[in-house]
Amino acid sequence: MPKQWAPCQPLIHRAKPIEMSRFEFLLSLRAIVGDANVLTEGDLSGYELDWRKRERGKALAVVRPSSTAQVAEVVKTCAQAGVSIVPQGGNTGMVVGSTPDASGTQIVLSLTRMNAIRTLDAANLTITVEAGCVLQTLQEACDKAGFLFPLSLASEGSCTIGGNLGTNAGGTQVVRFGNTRELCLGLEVVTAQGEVWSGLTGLRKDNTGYDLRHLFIGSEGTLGVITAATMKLYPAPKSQLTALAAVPSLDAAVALLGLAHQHLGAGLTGFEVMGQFALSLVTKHFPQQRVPFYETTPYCVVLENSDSESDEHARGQFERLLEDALAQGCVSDAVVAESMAQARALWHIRESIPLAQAQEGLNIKHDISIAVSRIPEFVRLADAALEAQFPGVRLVNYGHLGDGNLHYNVQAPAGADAEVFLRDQEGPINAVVYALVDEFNGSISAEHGIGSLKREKLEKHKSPVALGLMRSIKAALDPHNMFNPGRMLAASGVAPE
Ligand code: FAD
Ligand code: 2HG
Ligand code: ZN
Repeated sequence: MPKQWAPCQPLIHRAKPIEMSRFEFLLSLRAIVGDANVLTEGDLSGYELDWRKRERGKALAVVRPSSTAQVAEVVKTCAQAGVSIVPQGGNTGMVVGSTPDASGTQIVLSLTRMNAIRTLDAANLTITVEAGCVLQTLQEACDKAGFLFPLSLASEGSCTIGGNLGTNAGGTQVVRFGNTRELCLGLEVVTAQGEVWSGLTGLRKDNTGYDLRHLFIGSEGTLGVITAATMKLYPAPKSQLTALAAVPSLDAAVALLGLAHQHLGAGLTGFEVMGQFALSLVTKHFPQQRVPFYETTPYCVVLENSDSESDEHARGQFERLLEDALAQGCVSDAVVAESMAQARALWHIRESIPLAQAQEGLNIKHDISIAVSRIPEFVRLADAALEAQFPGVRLVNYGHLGDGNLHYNVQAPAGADAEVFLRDQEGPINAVVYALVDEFNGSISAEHGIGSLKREKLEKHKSPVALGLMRSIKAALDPHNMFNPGRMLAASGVAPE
């Protein structure tokens, strides 16, 4: 057994591991969280393999604390031993950020046992919840209490609020409520020193210096471990109506978005676009789902109208919007759900696209954002360039058009070996798409984050000044690069792609 082992990979400084054997280290962890919550054997693939099956890592151990105090002790033990920590929630991330690398020297710190809802303050419109609480559990608890917690993702049955904060997740309600960042009023975080920062104030106004919560939100587990959060609540709407509209082009979809803003105002809570090929994958892999219009139109849009008055009011607004849109030619056909079940079925179509893509095989994802007004032009140019340079590629285009966020994904040509396609073509395809994103002043990651999948791309597409500031923050908060090393930020000096 080596005496000195598993040092964190340095970003700026090198960790100074103390002498501790693997056996002693695991013994210390077991003393903190209990034997049953330090996993080293058996099938750990749920913790070691990312959701997209892009990379399989190897954990030194999976550690499952049940309290903030336990997290703090685990962090201190890892700091002493020079072992790095990969915080993990539901492991539904898209960019290989929540699984360990292949070295077998990192622990996975799974927060899923910390899932309590601590308090709900109805007058303050806030809820304080532990990081491992599954998003859907949180939504349901809020609903039961008569409130809306508006974060909504297709992964909500397994992603956690800690992971949502770690990635600053977006989802389908951003057009009205913003990303997870906008929904968060305070955090509790365990720092690299094993201290607990208790910032669960629930205050809506607090200008006492740097707003620390914003450093941790979207930091993808690289700065500290989020153990709890105070989140905003909204009054539950009286009515929530969903419509599906066939649109003749992306230009028409953008025109429809403008009309929807005018007609519905703050009632517009969802505006999602879906390309024809994306929808055809849903019908192929989930034939039980009925997808209206898709065979005859290049794009469909799901719209949602949330209303604080009544169903009649919401329906009237929707009808006027759709009449206007039909008259202006930006909608060719539309259907408004008559019941909750129909509304769910329409949303289910949209939410099934990533699952249908996964069924179709490994694929290339581009989670990009661009000014809404320029999206049609971007897609025209990107489609043309990819179809010319990579004959047969299948473009799976859909996403949160209301936020200017497209999932401009690429599936291997029909019949091609997807693994070989990704190995040979992912780099060149990314280069084409991201060069255009730069030209359009867009972002190479709108909502999924960077993880290890886009780390080198960040070096290339973010300004050196911004990267320098990010490295300074990382060095200040996590000087020994213990938290999620190699994720988001490459070690300084690593040559960009
Ligand atoms: P994980 O995957 O476990 O972790 C994600 C990152 O956060 C990692 O870097 C991890 O280290 C860090 N992290 C996790 N917990 C903590 C913590 N307690 N403290 C500090 N860091 C932590 N994303 C969107 O933005 N919008 C979508 O619409 C969307 N739809 C999806 C649909 C499907 C079908 C799937 C599979 C994924 C989707 N995602 C979407 C991606 C994913 O669900 C989100 O990124 C989600 O926020 C991840 O939560 P998680 O608990 O699974 O986090
Ligand atoms: C969605 O909006 C998710 O469905 C997943 O962000 C996107 O799989 C994708 O590319
Ligand atoms: Zn998305």
